Amino acid sequence: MTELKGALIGCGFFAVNQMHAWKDVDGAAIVAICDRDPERLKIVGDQFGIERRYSDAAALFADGGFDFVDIATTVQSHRGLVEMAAKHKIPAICQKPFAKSLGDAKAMVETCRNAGIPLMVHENFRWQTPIQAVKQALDSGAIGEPFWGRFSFRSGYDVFSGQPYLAEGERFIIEDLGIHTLDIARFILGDVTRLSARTKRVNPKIRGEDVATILLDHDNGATSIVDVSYATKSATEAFPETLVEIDGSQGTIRLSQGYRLEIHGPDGTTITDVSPKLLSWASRPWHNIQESVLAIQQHWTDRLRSGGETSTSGADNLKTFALVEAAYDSAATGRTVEIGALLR
Ligand code: NAD
Ligand code: 89V
Repeated sequence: MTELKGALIGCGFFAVNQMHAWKDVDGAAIVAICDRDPERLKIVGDQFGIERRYSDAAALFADGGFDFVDIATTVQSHRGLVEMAAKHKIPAICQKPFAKSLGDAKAMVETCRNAGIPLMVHENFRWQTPIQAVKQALDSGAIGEPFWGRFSFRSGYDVFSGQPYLAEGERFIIEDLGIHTLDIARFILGDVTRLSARTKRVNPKIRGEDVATILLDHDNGATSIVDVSYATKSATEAFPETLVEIDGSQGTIRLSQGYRLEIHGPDGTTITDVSPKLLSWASRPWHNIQESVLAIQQHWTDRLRSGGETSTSGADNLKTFALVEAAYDSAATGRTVEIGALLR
């Protein structure tokens, strides 16, 4: 089979992981890159040996010669770039957060549907090895029917040095990190009917909230808590691990710090090390995230070839994005927010 050719737009902090992962993906390779910042274009072009370089996305699309585009810019440009891809009938991957608003995200899904092109959101956290292991354990029936869960990301890690824009936005942790945790909650326990949320800003040097606690009702009747914090100074820093607790009718699943998975059911208790692989280009503690980047990009490549819908398609991600919008609404008003109304 011939290799799929990709173009990547946005050669910033995180795109370097995506470029490394594309080198490891079977069946696809990046043939062109674009960044409006000439310095980033040169750094990434030289590091990965990409000759075709563009400072303007319109010029990149006009020249063509690729089968898909990987949009790795920050959120402000996502809608415009996805619409450009749709205009040129080029399948697109778009980084999270998908869009600036749920309205924009819905319009992007609609535009790609009308253009007949696949659209995937690079929502990689559900692709992490430990999260996949939790899902597999639950689906195996080891703990019976789940009725309660907790998805927890509590850290004091300095994310602002790599991503300084995170300190500047009116919104921070739910939009940037909680979006992953909410997606994991959906992935494990299914879609959400309603939620309520409370937020706080502890770090006085940033604009947005850095702590959030969200209570979710799932369609299957389970209740869960998503709690996220960048203000948590622990004895052992957990970044970037999502810890998971699931209670079921027959037992419990506990994913605890250090990638330790404990499954307790009628047949006894098993404890497994579900640590992610340390890929050749990865570095601790980011290796968990880095491995999931390779997994999601391989998934995209496989689905583009086979024609099936991706796990985190644009349409799927609307249901995660709606939880973000609902959480901010609930935190501002104190009300419980119905998710169905947001998705209509
Ligand atoms: P960044 O600011 O370091 O990089 C963005 C790059 O895009 C910059 O080099 C900028 O010049 C370029 N750019 C912006 N608009 C452009 C346009 N219209 N045309 C061409 N180039 C343009 O940002 P980052 O930290 O790499 O984050 C990028 C995205 O990745 C964000 O949406 C962020 O939320 C997401 N992210 C995801 C993960 C994850 O695990 N999925 C981790 C980190 C960041
Ligand atoms: O996903 C993100 O955009 C990152 C990080 C994983 C550090 O939260 O900000």
